[in-house]
Amino acid sequence: MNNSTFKSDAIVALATPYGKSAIAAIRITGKDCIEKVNAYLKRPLRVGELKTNVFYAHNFSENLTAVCFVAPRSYTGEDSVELYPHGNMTVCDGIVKTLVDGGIRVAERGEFTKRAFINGKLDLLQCEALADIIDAQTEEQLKYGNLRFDGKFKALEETENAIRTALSTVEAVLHYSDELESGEEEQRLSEDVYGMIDDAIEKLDKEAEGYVGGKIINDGFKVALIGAPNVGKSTILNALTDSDRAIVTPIAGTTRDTVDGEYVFMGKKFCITDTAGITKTDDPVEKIGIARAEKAAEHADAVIYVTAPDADVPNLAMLSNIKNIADVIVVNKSDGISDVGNNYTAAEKDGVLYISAKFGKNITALKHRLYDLCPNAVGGICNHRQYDCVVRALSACRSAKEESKKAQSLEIVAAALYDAYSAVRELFGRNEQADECVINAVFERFCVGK
Ligand SMILES: Nc1nc2c(ncn2[C@@H]2O[C@H](COP(=O)(O)OP(=O)(O)O)[C@@H](O)[C@H]2O)c(=O)[nH]1
Ligand SMILES: [Mg+2]
Repeated sequence: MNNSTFKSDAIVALATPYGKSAIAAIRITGKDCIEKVNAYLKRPLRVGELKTNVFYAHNFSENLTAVCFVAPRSYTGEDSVELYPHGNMTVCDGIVKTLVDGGIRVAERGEFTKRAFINGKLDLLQCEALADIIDAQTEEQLKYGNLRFDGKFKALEETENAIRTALSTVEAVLHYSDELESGEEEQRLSEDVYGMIDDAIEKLDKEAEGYVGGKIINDGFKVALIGAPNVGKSTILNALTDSDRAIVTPIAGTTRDTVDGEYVFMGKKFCITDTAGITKTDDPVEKIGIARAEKAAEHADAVIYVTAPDADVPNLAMLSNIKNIADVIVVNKSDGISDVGNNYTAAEKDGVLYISAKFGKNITALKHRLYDLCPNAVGGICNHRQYDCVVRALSACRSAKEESKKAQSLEIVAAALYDAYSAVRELFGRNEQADECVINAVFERFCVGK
């Protein structure tokens, strides 16, 4: 990150939601902010001591509690103040306005966390984890965010160290090759460097593999409901999401566009897409709907192919294609069956799951079946920025390995290792020339005040 564009001026923001509450929090950080806030307080702030105080705004005074922290021992790494007035927006607006008139700027989205990042309090992976923690809707997302925030996925840090050591060893050999005895050079390289490159490749490979699993935790497991018209796809969406999200009628072709719904099962988020029934049709709108259904099936993590005893299954090539990619085949409208609760194997016969969406039978079994389809492999990366860094680091490590086998030019090995090192540094946001747009995109996810 280029520090030349970094601002450290004092900023202020309401850190709690805008609205009525028992207590609100106003955060201030940056240059001389303690003195600037003190100018409006009855008693000067004492470091680390949460005390009652009085804030003299332009047109009123407010009894509140307040605390200050001194750089570098604060969230942002700068001098900071936190004010806890009543959660009344006339009060909060008045305090912010008074502070702005006193020379403190209103903060941008995520600016507090961005300062924590720039001041080395948090790395970029931690900032992203924090954004995921704040966005978390499920316990699984929360746990996963906390694991990443706490740096529990050690492989990434270990990879960074391994590549750094490999790179510095190669550079040392390049630099001192005249002084090394013949044979000594080769031995040193094979012992130190090759082993470390292999180790880095193994770890990065595992991380790349875990990407989809991590992404699914945060974004939800995407499931598409596919099948002929009238088999009850929309009814299944409603049953799974316990809602009336999709229109259900006995008329074939009711669902034309895709309809999305969500539910949480055993702490995990599922996103269901209901689609238009696939059939032979001349209706231009229905045709578009079918194209969308196929697209939804293509983009989903899993496809449920739905049929029914009364299904008018057209013998279409596309339908058999979809049947081939189906992860679960469901026979709906099996109204006479008994509900087997959690035990989806009891609801299955010949790999087909029997349910009745209308009467809520074997819906839990279907949920279990979908749960078991979720990937188990999860590592420390879960978004595209991170995946991109890992893939680049991996390919650079692989070419370093290839080049080292050829043993022609150590400079080429060093260059590949340098690329790998830069990509891993970028993952943590530690590289000097980081793309500012990429960095800003991370912080724009936060609310003002975080
Ligand atoms: N008997 C019975 N009828 C169902 C069941 N599921 C859906 N239906 C009915 O089948 C018709 C078509 O349902 P819908 O969900 O709109 O089907 P879609 O075209 O596949 O989305 C409606 O009249 C539903 O009430 C079921 O499990 N049992
Ligand atoms: Mg429908």
